Amino acid sequence: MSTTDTTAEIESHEVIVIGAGVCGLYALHKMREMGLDVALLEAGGDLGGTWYWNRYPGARFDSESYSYGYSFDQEILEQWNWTEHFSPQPETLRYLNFVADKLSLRADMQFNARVCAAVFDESAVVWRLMLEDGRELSCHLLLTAIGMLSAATLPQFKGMDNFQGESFHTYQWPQEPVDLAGKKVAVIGTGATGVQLIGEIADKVGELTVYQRRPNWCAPLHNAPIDADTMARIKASYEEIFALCERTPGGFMHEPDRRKLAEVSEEERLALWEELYAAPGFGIWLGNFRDVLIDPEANAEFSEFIAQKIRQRVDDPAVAELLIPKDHGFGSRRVPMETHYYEAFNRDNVTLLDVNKAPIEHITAHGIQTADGERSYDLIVYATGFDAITGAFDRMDFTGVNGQKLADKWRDGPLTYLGMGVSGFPNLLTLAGPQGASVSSNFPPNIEFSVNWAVGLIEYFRAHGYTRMEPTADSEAQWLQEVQAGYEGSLLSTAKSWFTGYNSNVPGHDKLRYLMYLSGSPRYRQRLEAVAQENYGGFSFE
Ligand code: NA7
Repeated sequence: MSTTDTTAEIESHEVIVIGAGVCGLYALHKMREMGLDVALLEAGGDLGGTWYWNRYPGARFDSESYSYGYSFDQEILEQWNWTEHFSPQPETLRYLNFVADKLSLRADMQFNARVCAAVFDESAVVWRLMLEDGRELSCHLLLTAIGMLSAATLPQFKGMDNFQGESFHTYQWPQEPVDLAGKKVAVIGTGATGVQLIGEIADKVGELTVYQRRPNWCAPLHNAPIDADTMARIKASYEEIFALCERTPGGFMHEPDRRKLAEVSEEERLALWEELYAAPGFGIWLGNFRDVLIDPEANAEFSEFIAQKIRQRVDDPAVAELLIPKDHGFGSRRVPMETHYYEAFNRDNVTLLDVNKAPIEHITAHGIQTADGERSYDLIVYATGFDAITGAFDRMDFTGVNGQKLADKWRDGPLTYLGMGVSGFPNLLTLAGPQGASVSSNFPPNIEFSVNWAVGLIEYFRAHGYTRMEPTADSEAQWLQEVQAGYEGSLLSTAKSWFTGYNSNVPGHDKLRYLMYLSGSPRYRQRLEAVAQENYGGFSFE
């Protein structure tokens, strides 16, 4: 039930959740469970968030499906059957719809409801939301679940609008089927998205040209179907699966090997590496010897092991060298998980171009002009990534106390307390937001934790009759130090990628920004639980 703000006759709620992805759906469910008057606003035409938008061929989990599903509802766990170990996008979207239907969430969701601006009205102690369709809504508590990779970024090439064929960013892949058969296709970008897409479409298009700026260290996903018996076994072991995710640093089903490289013989080392290379999922990144992501020498040794794998799999040695990263070690950027990616470059219809040698000059009416000539295409796909983690906030125009803009406050990087709130922006909870642990881990397990924690905070707030809460500036400054400490000693902080806040297509995003809590989900949870036990110390309440 919504109320009406009598002065302006605007729709008003106790709580508004923005975003109908994995986080927003669970947040909506919990707010309803608390008996609050809540509405959810979603920019897309339906629910699903990341899994609604990313419809490009090959889009799928790199997390084991059964570790990505929600853990909170026994009936959902019992009734839902995953059909692949790493679920493809259409199945994941069906799953989220199944969950929403089971929990009857749709009634409180509004679609095609893009929030453009959110202004905190200090006298009324409400957030006023301006929507793209001209509507205004207000709420007492604002919960953002706006995604960490939801602000897609296109490159800034001249002539992009003049291209007469089809072109789009992978995030905006059309809902209707795209006919690829016999088509001349260009893909720009070789991050996790480009790698999934290229591996999937290489044998379905006429010709494929890949424009690569920097290669990534990719590893085989080894996806496989799940038969009925296996699914029954998975269902019987959900408890262990979730317990495992709870104790690993990244919330995945992969635990680091506690040994250091120097502690094992050459033979043992190779045996583990071969085993990891042949095993499904992120084990190769997260289940490796514990110094591989910390010690540059150990990392260099492992990187060379992977380089040899690439050389073995790619027929043309010059192409193989082009696919081997030279500017960063394995795992210091997000490791794209691949299916037939390297083999794609052995096909006669696939060409790899190095844009460092022949930079893209502009997009023409028929194709792409580089320093060494023009190539024509039917379709250009921009797999060029996202203004990660803070982009969705920057695009929404938040105004807090005294007219302060969140985008200004965060110009050099986000400032938050626990990744959950921002000083100067009262009654705003940034669920799964910057500097939290969800953004640096298997998303759903930490989402459930963060939303449950927010529920505790809201209960405390309401039980004490408070009307306004926000983190103190001091607690925010201390949290920044804690977040920064997580970057120390990790090779992750040495590489330029969306993990570290770089995006060549966004002005100003050319330096390290502290976007994530990197000290591990278990520590993050302990830290937040301690804050809850101390009556939410670090927040000020009125
Ligand atoms: P990423 O990982 O940011 O990759 C974007 C890719 O696009 C990357 O290869 C970039 O090269 C390339 N890129 C970006 N702009 C340009 C321009 N202007 N010219 C040439 N190449 C460009 O995004 P993804 O979508 O692949 O993955 C994001 C996450 O989504 C992923 O980690 C998963 O967690 C889900 P660069 O490396 O910057 O040289």
